Amino acid sequence: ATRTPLIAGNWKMNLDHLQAIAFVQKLSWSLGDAKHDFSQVEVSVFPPFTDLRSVQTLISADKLELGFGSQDISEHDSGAYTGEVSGAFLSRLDVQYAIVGHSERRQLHGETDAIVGAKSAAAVRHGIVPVICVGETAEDLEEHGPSAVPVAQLREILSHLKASDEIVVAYEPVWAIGSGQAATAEQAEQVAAALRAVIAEVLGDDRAAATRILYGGSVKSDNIARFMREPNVDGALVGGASLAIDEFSRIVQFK
Ligand code: G2H
Repeated sequence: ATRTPLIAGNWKMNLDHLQAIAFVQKLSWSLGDAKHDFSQVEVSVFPPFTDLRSVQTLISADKLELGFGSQDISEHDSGAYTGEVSGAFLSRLDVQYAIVGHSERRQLHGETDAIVGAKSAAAVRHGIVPVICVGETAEDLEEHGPSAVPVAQLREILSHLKASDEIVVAYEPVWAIGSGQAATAEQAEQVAAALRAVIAEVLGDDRAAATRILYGGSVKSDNIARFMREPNVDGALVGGASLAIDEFSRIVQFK
């Protein structure tokens, strides 16, 4: 399978809509100067909800090749869900991707695999590709070994989806997030291979072969290349390092 790598910048709760415009403009200049070929390595940013309209306007006005997505999505389409944002509204803003089940949402907002599965299905209903995050904590790793927990999470989430649904999966070991302590390339590859096997089991071989599996957790310009050499790792979900334009540009242009 030929999968186009995806480098995704998860801004988390950083950059307001004015900062977002300046950031996206500078990032696109930087990638333009570097003659970045977006058909070889896809690049997408994930700003806060309040920035999405500004980012959409800039990207469409300047015909930028940069993609963008949201950091979350409601499992519901409309109704009495105060504070939630529907996929119907997001798709109206040309949002291509929605991160679902990020470990910060699991830890701080009580998201379960059932909720993440419902959110993934909601994204697909609105033509948005869910970026499904799974990963184990340090205790899980000690107790169950490297792939058991992420595999179980993904199996439950995928039970909400069909073989025809395009998805992206992000393996983010919780112990590696924002810690400066990235997984090794071998660890990432081992889990990514196990996750691809679960996709094959639940959604079939074609979906497994087509799905991009990203690694996330303390990705930097000096470690991205080793992850990208692994056969089952098809990109990265980058947090902290996606907020510095030069550093993110170097990550995108990994060699
Ligand atoms: C994991 C990752 C991006 P960081 O959350 O989703 O963050 O790169 O800062 O570890």
